[in-house]
Amino acid sequence: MEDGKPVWAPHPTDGFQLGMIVDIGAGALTIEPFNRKGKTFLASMNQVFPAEEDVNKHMEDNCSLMYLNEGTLLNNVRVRYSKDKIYTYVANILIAVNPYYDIPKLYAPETIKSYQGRSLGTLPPHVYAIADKAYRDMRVLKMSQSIIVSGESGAGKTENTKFVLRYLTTSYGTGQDIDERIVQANPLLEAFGNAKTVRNNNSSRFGKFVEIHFNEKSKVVGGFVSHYLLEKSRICMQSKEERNYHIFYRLCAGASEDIRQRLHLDSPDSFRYLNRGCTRYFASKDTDKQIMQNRKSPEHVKLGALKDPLLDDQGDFNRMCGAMKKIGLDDTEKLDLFRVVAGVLHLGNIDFEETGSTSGGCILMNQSSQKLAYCADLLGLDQEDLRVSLTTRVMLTTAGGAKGTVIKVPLRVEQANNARDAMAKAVYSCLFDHVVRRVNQCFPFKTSSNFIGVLDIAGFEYFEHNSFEQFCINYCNEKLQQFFNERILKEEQELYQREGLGVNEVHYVDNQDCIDLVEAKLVGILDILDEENRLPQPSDHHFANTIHSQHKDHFRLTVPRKSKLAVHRNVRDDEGFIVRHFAGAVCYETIQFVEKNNDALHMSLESLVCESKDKFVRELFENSNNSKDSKQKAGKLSFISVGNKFKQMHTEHPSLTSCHISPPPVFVYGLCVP
Ligand code: AOV
Ligand code: MG
Repeated sequence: MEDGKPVWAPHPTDGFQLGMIVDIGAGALTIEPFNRKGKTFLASMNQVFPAEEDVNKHMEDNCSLMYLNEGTLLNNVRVRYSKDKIYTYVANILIAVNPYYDIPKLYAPETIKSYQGRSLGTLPPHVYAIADKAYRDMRVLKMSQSIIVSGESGAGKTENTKFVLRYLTTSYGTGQDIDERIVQANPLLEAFGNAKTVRNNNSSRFGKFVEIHFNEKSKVVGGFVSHYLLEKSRICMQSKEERNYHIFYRLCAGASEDIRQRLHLDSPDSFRYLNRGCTRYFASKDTDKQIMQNRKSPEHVKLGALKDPLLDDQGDFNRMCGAMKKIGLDDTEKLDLFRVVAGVLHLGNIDFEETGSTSGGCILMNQSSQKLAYCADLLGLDQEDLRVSLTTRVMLTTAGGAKGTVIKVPLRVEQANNARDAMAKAVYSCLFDHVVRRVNQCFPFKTSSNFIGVLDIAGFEYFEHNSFEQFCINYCNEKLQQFFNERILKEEQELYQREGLGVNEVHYVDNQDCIDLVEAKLVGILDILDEENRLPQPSDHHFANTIHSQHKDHFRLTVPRKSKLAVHRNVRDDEGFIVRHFAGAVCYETIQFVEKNNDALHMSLESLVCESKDKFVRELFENSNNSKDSKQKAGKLSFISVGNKFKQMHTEHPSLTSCHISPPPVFVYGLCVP
């Protein structure tokens, strides 16, 4: 770097600013910013990078820049974004910046046509070019290919995934039903698995790997979707300004009059599972009474009813029904889905109160009998059995020598609330499994030569309050980042070395230590949490303390009180922990971690649903992997670990194990503009 040449120097809010070196000192450079002549500042040598001669010129591939550094790369993407060129390459990797509006013609049919059969780099960067490369590689190498879409929440992963699916089916389909079905499966999956969060109005709350299968002539023959665990806590509780899964609101807004009557639907405001997100953030210690009081607070009035002005629930309902029809779901199947959704809503409205007797226990509140009747009717259960199963717990006793006597233990109000919520979560997640299974039946294939898979997970996220869900999602993103590091940085560099190319080593931060912190046997956070769940009296405080004492000086783990950020300093050490992720530090509040980690359903509730008079409901549970797992494990464990299920999924899923993807996958990186 020389005096007088433009450089990228640090900026407190923008990251970088353009300036000029006016003096080179022993340890620091004196910089004069271009837009504030005369106002110099000092910056250390390693914070300042040479800028391109013309900072308004842009390149389609970051690698073609004269100077390769963080400043020039970011500036290139920024200049392109300002001209609506949202895609930029870094060699084979595609960077996509979310434009948050429809750029004219960017995804038009003629654009699709123009990318077919064209090599990467011959046309402007595009996700279509990536899809076509995957397709051509599949043909030439006769190997299945994968496209991995990564980026933080709201970056555009799901949208780009859909563009890839649309591109491949339009370009290389057979023009039959199957092509359209692969595309139309998405509205259905999103209705049941996406929700409004603070970061994204259509946030995926599950991960998916979509495979498009091709025959020996490289034409589309079918598809297959595998899914990662759905975020279950959302079914019963949402954070401030967030919503439950779209389907609930869409059904309330769009169902025809006779369906409304049959399912006893009302406005979302009248359902406990839907009316909590618009109020303030609730700590788990808030009682229902407090929550109801808060709903009447001025804040709630200000936020208004549950209708989100940015979402068109009624229109979306009609679009979803259209998609269901296109993929071949008939009215009976549609009604089956809606019936269970409504059943969950009514279940959520059941309230309990203390019996007042010395034996403890609780009973249904008066006005809840109707809700119980609705729920039992919609799910094909016996009302009385449901009432007993929600308010008591069946236990096997060995007392008095009478081995295996069944006794009914009355539940306290709080326990009954938990049982109700556990049942709602179990029913809804089995329903979601069913939706994915059903979707897969829509594009069956007998034989397939190869497939192109697209991975779309829930992106890295941090909110004002972060809980177990963010912890699981961010852990998953950490794994994906590691996969990227290994496949792109480590393996490529090893290849250069083997082939004797004198390429300078590229340094990157290995995040194995962060992954170990989460998943290591016994001492990892997930195992510590499981251990806590197994204690006679598990507590979130004790769990947080154990983490801190187990990992006192861990580089990746910090105590919230020491955090520089005021919001984190309000979290006590025994109420949270901060993890330094690859994408930034996140403070997790451990309240409810223990509860959310437990997926077990009381045996009596599970057998109740399994023996439903309703064939559809019965089969939901019979076919669900969850329930098979739980039956086997519940005996041994008394709890089923959500965290470890997550770990297993992300460690063993074929899309994330290198052996499955022989050629390196194509990466698409999404970026959000703040
Ligand atoms: P995500 O999948 O990365 O977040 P989405 O793909 O859902 O993010 O994108 C969020 C929103 O941004 C979409 O609903 C669109 O409104 C808009 N958007 C994204 N890409 C484009 C594009 N290319 N053109 C126009 N609008 C776009 V998450 O699922 O939250 O991690 O869990
Ligand atoms: Mg998404």
